[in-house]
Amino acid sequence: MRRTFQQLWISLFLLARCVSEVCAANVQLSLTVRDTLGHVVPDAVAYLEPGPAAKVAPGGKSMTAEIEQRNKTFIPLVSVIQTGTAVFFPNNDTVRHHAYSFSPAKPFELKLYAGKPEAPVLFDKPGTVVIGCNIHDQMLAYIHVVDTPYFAKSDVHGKAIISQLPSGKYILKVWHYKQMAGLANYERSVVVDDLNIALQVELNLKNN
Ligand SMILES: [Cu+2]
Repeated sequence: MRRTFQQLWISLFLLARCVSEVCAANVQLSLTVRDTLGHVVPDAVAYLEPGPAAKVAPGGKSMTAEIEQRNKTFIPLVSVIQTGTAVFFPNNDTVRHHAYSFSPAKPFELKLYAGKPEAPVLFDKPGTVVIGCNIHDQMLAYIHVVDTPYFAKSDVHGKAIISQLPSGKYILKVWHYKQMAGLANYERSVVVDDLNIALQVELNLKNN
């Protein structure tokens, strides 16, 4: 009997806390991303920007990320991170690399190095950052920096899932590094209440 009362009080306490702060409902948005030919598209970045009325729950996402260098390749090719994230660039090759970017969102340079650089690179502005290596021209990576904790990247099946969404109005944006220049970026409004949402997204991409 006593135990039941205890459980009741704990439930009430959790409920009150959920209402007074922001209740991160377990609602998820799942996307399937395809190109205009109907092929599934991996490495698409999807993110939800909260509307003016929506509250952003305190982040539970890690504010660090890693892009390693292995076999003269940046891994992963595409990253999506929240503004303010620090990215480590460990070199796991036996040759040295020289990672750099000229992108306005974060110009930087990690001069010729082996192993793990002492400090990560802080990405403090939203935008797309294209990264190359001064020594190996074929090495390429993209970081899409977004001003929201609600983001995901599509997998090999073109699936991207953004979970733990509080209810509210959002703008869904989808970005891909092969997007045709001059075309408007994909965006649409999404209303989150208490049901999971599934959407199909079509992107107009370059073939190569
Ligand atoms: Cu290199």
